[in-house]
Amino acid sequence: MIAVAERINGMFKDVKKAIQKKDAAVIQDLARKQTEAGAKFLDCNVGTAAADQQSAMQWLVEAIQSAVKTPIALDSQKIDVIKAGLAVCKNEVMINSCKADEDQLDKYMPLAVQHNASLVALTINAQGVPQNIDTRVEIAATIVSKAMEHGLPMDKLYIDPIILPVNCDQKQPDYLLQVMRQVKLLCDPPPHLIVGLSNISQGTSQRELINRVFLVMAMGAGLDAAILDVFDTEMMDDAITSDMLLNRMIYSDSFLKAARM
Ligand code: THG
Repeated sequence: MIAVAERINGMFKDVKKAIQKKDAAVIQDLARKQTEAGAKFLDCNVGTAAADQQSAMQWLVEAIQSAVKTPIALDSQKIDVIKAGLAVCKNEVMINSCKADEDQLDKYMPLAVQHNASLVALTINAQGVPQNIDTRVEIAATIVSKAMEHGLPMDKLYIDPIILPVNCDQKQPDYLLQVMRQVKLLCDPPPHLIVGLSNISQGTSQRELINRVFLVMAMGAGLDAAILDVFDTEMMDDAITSDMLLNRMIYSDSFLKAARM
């Protein structure tokens, strides 16, 4: 599983404060610790901490890069904030995210190709987040055909079917599993699938348990990446064990230790 670490996000109070005070040490510490915990990308989202999101994004990226070489996932809904981040990123990078309207895809896909970046595309269009299975799969098919048109290879494309909190609509987690299985059949090789895992448990009383169980179920349905809490060591071990059981890594008696390195 490709772990995208969620913690460098202005949604969290310590990060918000660090952005406002330009306290790079807080960000560097999170960048190092999340990398040690197994992050393959560090999600980087300025949230609502700053009036000037473009310069805040550049400051965050530079703070991270002064500590680690781990690839960054630039997380913003605004293309100008993404572009500001891309301008200072030195290493491999992921663009997180774009919506699936054709005019949006026609802007983000060439940008991803130009920067050799991975692109997260949400199954959202002008009508909003579809609540059913078929519309999500149809939107995923549009994303895939647009990627082919723009020359974005499938191993750089991450489709996000969008998790909603389970306590809002209990049908959604099962719908998402069905969407994931169908998206993996759209083409060969298929695109990656990603979710913002912690969203599923927002407002619930059993956050870690719900996150962990859904992660394992989703990996069984084809999920290959997740934005998640890499400090949840039990969940990271669940992800490694799922990779082993899905034959994505070789079994040995020390498989956990081998994968944690
Ligand atoms: N898809 C994509 N990108 C995303 C998301 C997604 N980026 C943002 C988000 N969703 C993923 N990241 C988080 C980070 C934190 C939480 C949820 C998702 C979270 N935070 C605590 C909460 O809301 O209760 C905040 C706790 C605190 O303030 O200390 O759950 O879906 N592509």
